[in-house]
Amino acid sequence: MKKLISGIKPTGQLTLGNYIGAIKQFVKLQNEYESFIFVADLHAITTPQNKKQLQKLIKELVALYLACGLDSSKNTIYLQSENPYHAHLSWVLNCHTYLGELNRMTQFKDKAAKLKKEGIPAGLYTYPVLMASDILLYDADVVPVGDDQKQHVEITRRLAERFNNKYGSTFKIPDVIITSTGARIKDLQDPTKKMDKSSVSDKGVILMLDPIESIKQKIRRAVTDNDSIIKFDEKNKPGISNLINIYANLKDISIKETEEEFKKANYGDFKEAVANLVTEVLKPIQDKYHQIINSNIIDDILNQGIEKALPLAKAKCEYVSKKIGLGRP
Ligand code: AQP
Repeated sequence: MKKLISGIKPTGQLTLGNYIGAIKQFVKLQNEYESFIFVADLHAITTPQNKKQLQKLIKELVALYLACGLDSSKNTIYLQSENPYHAHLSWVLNCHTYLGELNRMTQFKDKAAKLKKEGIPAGLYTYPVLMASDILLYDADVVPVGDDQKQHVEITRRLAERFNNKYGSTFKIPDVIITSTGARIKDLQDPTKKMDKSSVSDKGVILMLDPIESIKQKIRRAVTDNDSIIKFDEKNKPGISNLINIYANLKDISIKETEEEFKKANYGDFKEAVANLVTEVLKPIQDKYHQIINSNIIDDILNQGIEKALPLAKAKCEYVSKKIGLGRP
């Protein structure tokens, strides 16, 4: 069976963007791949985090994975920091990465711009190398992510190819999987910007655990345009295009089919339909989440996950070390 790997950072409450771009894909693909889904807490600390809050978010993220339908018998769900081999391989790959490559990473530029006053951690700069290690450590065939992570999977492929060329075949070259609709869900108040879990204001961000009525309000207040046609046109109608994307993705239909369904509707009717669909999807997830969050299952799942992930990662790192000449002769 082919392998899949992906993770999410516990840096805030998960958004509808995280669900559509990442978790929904994990759930859909879990029957086709042997899946490794981790909580990316080492990635989380590339930007300043509060210790108590981080602990809370780690637990919430596992509960949400399960509430969304990740089956622990089909997925190895684990905490990244409990597996020291991610950081080990990351160091090795750092020594094979060029500064010029990291300078081109757009996510680094965006995040660094927000941290100018506090200082920019080196870990933020080398984040893509840690991500490459997460992937290459398990010989993953595919990496399902949102559009914003595409560049990081590309550098992963480049690093794997470079390493293989230098030391002989060592790493599998992974493919990215990006959903056709909803690859980048936008902020409802500023539809030129990604819907982000660490946005300063959550007015345009649908949090997966938001109260149902608040989700509906946010969608009703979504910024649109002065036109009245429900047509996908990201350049001229970014707000409506974002809502079309959300609707099409959650209903598993195409953009064309969505336009057809609403060709006689006005913006108010369309927003109401989007609001109803989003809440229909999120309500059962929220109910399940509340059953899981206070149970012991979270620890059990993480224990089971790390037990499976650790030996695989160890074996791969030992293999890599041998290839380079690290360790005792
Ligand atoms: N708006 C989005 N649309 C589609 N996919 C998205 N993803 C995130 N936002 C959207 C995908 O979710 C996965 C996990 O993301 P992440 O934890 O690496 O980070 P983030 O949620 O994108 O948050 P940011 O912007 O990096 O801010 P912080 O660090 O503060 O939380 C990824 O597959 C991502 O593509």
